[in-house]
Amino acid sequence: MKSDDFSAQQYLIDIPVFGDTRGSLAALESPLIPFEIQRIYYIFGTSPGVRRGFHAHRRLQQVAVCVHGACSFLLDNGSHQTTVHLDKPSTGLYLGHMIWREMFDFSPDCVLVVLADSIYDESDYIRSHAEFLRCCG
Ligand code: T46
Repeated sequence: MKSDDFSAQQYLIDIPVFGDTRGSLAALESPLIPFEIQRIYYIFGTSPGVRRGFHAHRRLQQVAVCVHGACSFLLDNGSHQTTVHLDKPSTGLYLGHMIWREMFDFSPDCVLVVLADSIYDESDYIRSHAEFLRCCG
């Protein structure tokens, strides 16, 4: 499925932060997160210079939040590409299905939290870029 509406397949979400003299609190809930959350995982302790991802999902929707440190995403829907830099806990990145993603430029202190609309299912992954492009075409 090739979509011309790249902006609906991936976009940034402003997460409200409640701050006072005690510090800050941010909440991730409906309808800010546009799906029912079935799984949460986090990536941390990445080795210097690594690149992760290199896949798309057939159905999965996710929201990624860099709650500490920073990292970048390369996103590709088969016809459009963009790079997104995440460096604050008040910004979420919505990732729809059929978006090729690569994550890179992880700061040593990066903690990337990801909310997903489904439990882990390896059969949902497209890990070959050639197959991804065939599915998009
Ligand atoms: C994504 C990007 C942003 C599990 O057992 N359960 C899980 O929920 C996940 C996410 C992974 N795993 C296992 C599968 C692999 O043996 O953990 C290992 C590392 O997973 P992977 O190589 O897929 O990690 P990344 O960083 O390349 O991709 C991850 C997510 O898998 C993916 O859905 O969109 O982060």
